[in-house]
Amino acid sequence: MSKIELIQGDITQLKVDAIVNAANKSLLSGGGVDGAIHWAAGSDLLEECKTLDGCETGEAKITKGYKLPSKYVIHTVGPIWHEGLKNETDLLENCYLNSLRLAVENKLKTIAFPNISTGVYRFPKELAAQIALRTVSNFLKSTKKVKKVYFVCFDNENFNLYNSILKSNIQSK
Ligand code: AR6
Repeated sequence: MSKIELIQGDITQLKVDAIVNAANKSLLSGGGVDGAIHWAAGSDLLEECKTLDGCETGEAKITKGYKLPSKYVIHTVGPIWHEGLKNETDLLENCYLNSLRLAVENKLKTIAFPNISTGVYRFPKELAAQIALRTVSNFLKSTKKVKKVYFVCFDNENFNLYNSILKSNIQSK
């Protein structure tokens, strides 16, 4: 069975070891998926985030999940798209890698990602999907410790893009 699964919906509903948050550098909540996660987790999440001293772009930090069905939240900060001139592709790859490394360090086996940077931060969706799928599948080949990674797409465009990339990868094997 594949270790990667595609889901369309709201990441805050998932009962996994950790959901990943597409946060900003302050880690003090915002809109989009970040706002939804803080709303569903309750104010204790913000209190813990205040102790973390922010997070650099491409890095990741972990908190408890509080009222969420998931045990933990891994907060990562995606790059803001600047026409590809600011190392955005490497930074987005780092978001996925550093989140997965944190999951391994914390012995977490199931992890769910949103489509980091593809909302307010305007990263082109197709390129972001290619980076996300390539980085995660390469990581999963290098370790048996993570058992399942869910990509949770909220909008139809991302869901269709992930679906077609996953299908074409299977066909080319
Ligand atoms: N579940 C899953 N995905 C979601 C949900 C949800 N409940 N809600 C939105 N998305 P964005 P960014 C998708 O803008 O581009 C925040 O204000 C959405 O469709 O949330 O990384 C932070 O504080 C999109 O595909 O994050 C930062 O300031 C994806 O999540 C900034 O936005 C990411 O969109 C980060 O921008």
